[in-house]
Amino acid sequence: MSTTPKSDTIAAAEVLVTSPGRNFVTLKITTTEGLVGWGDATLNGRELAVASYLRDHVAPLLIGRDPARIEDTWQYLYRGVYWRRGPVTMTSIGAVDMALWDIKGKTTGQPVYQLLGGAVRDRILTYTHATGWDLPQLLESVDARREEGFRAVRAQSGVPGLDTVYGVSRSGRGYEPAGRGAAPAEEVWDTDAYLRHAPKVLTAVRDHVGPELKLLHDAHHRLTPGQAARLGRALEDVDLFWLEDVTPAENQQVLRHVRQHTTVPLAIGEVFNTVWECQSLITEQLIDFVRTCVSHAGGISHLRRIAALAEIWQIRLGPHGPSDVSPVALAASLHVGLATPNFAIQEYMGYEPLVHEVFGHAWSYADGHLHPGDRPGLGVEVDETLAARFPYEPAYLPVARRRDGSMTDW
Ligand code: CS2
Ligand code: MG
Repeated sequence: MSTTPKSDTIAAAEVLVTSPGRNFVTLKITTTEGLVGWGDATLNGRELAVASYLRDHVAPLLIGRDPARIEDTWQYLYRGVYWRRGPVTMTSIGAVDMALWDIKGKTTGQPVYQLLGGAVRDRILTYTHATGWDLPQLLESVDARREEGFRAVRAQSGVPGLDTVYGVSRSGRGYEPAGRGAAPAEEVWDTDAYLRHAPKVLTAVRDHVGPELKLLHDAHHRLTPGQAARLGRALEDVDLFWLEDVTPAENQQVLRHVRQHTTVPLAIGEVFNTVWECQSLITEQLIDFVRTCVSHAGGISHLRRIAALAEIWQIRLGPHGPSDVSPVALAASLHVGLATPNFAIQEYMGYEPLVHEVFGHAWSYADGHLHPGDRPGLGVEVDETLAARFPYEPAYLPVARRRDGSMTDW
């Protein structure tokens, strides 16, 4: 039975596009009782497509619906569209789902994690990024993260002979993959150079930090199955917590080959949008961690489904949490994390101070861990006046070419 007063219906669904240093798309659902729910609809480099999908095709359908019917609304938007799945659709559904959970929390006076069954842990382990163009810079960055209390760190370094490398800023400033401008930046990529260098760097990082620190590394979809198997083998002694996105995400059966050659834990899924893309990776146990994100994979309701399937196969969640996942989605992910047994770790790349001001939040970081806080709902409040001061600015993720000029995966 619904806990929302019968009279309460969705009165408005508005889309905010703001760029406090980087672009974010946010959905605001308001009910006739005056409750407000927030959802993150940011899809890096394709922001306006989701904004239009929500404004033009979803918002009109929400008006007059019962906000308490979260699952029914999810099914309606998913099954009712015929052209289902895909990042734009699933990010839109995810934003609606988050906003409705936020409203249900405010209606009942409970933080969302309580509505999901309550806490199964006291706090959520998190990892952040360390980045250095060369080894001394990387070690310095790893040490700085450890001083901030992190017990899990992703290490990415430059590669000799390349000018740009995913995850690394040459200037030594924070890394932000999306570049402002009307077209994507073009990078030159050489997998052989990376494969010669990465094992040496990661071995040196492990030697520097000792056995305790959890070390992670992201290959960002760039290897063939054979290369991935070789890299996995070369990294066995580094004792990685996970090696991420070794091969392009569409190519799932190739992971059988990788698995036959290495026991390095594999994490995949930040670009997946539904449980169906995770299905064979989970049921064939081709991965150890699912990386699906609450905003890009249909919201809290759907992330819980993915977690439930993964749990049966002893596979754990380690959701995506880069700068393009807004503090609203991070809040949603943390509510799931606190209430979900097989949630292992949350990525937390962090935000510029202005982003924390626009998206005020109850979640907090302390001592290598995150907690969603105990405010009703998701515990986020968007400062709309401040947000309006930073209109959308065109920005794209880079594209990559091999040395011969042909396109490859970024
Ligand atoms: C990533 C992201 O955090 C990660 O693991 O792979 O940096 C990713 O490149 C961006 O989210 C793309 O929008
Ligand atoms: Mg990644």
